[in-house]
Amino acid sequence: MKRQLMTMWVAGCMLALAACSGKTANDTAASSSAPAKSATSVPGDFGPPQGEPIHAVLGIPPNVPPPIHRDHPAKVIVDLEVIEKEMPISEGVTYTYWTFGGTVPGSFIRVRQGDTVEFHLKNSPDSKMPHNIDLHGVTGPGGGAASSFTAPGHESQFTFKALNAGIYVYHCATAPVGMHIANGMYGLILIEPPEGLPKVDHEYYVMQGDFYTTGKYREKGHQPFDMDKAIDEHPTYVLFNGHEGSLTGDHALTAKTGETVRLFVGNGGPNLVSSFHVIGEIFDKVYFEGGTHAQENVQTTLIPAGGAIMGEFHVDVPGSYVLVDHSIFRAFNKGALGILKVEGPENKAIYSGKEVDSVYLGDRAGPNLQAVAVAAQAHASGTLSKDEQIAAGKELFAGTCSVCHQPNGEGLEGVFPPLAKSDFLAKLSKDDLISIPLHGHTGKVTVNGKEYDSVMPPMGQLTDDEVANILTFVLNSWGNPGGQITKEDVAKVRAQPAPTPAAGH
Ligand code: HEC
Ligand SMILES: [Cu+2]
Repeated sequence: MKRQLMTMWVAGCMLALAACSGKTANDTAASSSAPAKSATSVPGDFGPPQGEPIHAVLGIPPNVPPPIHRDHPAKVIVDLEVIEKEMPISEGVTYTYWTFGGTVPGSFIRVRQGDTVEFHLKNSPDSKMPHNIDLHGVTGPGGGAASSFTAPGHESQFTFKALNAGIYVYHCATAPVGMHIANGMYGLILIEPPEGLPKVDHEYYVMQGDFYTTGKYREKGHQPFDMDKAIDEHPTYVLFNGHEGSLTGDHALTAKTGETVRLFVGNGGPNLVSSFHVIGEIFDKVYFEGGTHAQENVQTTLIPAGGAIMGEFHVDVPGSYVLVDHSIFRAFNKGALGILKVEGPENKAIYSGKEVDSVYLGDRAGPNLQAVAVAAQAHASGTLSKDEQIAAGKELFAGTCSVCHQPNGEGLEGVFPPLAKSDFLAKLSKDDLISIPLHGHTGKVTVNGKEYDSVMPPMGQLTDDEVANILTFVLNSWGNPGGQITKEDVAKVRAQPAPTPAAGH
């Protein structure tokens, strides 16, 4: 009902613009004597705040603060601190993030339409940069940015009335704006309609962002921000919740069969728009662009940079549902991938059942790529043992080679040759073996008495230590002859010219 009233009001406003010019004027005389929900001259303004001020409970991603059950507008105090800090962006890769509240995305803010929000923005004394905040849910110049410029060690305060219900992005708007956003300075604020949102079993907070590092994807070590790549809109990473793996393995979102899930999904950008999709699910409802109307039965929804959606679905069948940006190279080659793990009994009438993990995810399905992380650390400190190489190689094999050669190394007859007990592999020199992942392989090969005449594409994206670890794993698995390949061995072969197919492998 209220929404209809509002819609009518907005329509009336458009017809008679002049009558609406005093948008921030508050008819306090009328509202103080009238009941809480009486209409005032401004839509979404349900009168002055009532009761004691409330301190907002903030949600740490992927968690959302609890629903608001109030039936009146209140004064809500939001305390948010900007913290600049180094965190892993991927395994063995660190990045200096600028954050709202210590996380990327920033703390989730939840208020009720009509609330008066007293916003306190602190900037940690350890910060090097000034910051501010532009909340898209604010009616007022700069969305608060003009009033919230805050130097390191300082605090700013401004107050706004949350007039419009919806899910809104907030972000830093200090120059250079693009850089502040690229470093992780964005989050979501939910302005609940007075009647609240329909009850669901789970609410989760997910936000996409694109990141620009001087090194390439998964290149180890500390990676500084790359302004040129950002200007060219060539992200190194496209991520959900700021870090590769923040929604996979032990950090996957969870639900049980028969439950309902609401995702608040934002896109901080700074550059890319998201084609957000949950593999294996259909949204019952998407409040596209974060607005009031829902589209039903949606597969993929577009989330603009600086925009958000609210998506609802129910889960019937157990298994892993994969959150992706369906600009799909971003998912599998830049990190834009998360998992909703659903547990419960099978429902064969709806789906026959078979795990999607290994098919779609490869190494990303594993528990946080732990072995790779260990290897990366060991590599950095120069203490990589053969066993650590094998453990890391196993995870990498699952993500890179197993799609063709199969997780058990048996291959697929007539299509992909086996690596398990491969007599061909056993006879290769070290250099020729290393050359296969680096340069690929074409032409006839006979493996264990069967002929293959196909093409293996080069895997040039793998780093020297990744190739070394994969091959050491392969050599020490499935009855193969054993041995060890070091990253120096790989570097040597990479420096040589690629062999021609006629070279006779
Ligand atoms: C896209 C599919 C595909 C992927 C991914 C792939 N290979 Fe291959 N691989 C092939 C094909 C096809 C051949 C045979 C090529 C030919 O006929 O010349 C082959 C051949 C080989 C051989 C020699 C033949 C044998 O069975 O011993 C080795 C060793 C090998 N691959 C290792 C790897 C490793 C290690 C990886 C991961 C870094 C990998 N491959 C990823 C398709 C693939
Ligand atoms: Cu900033």
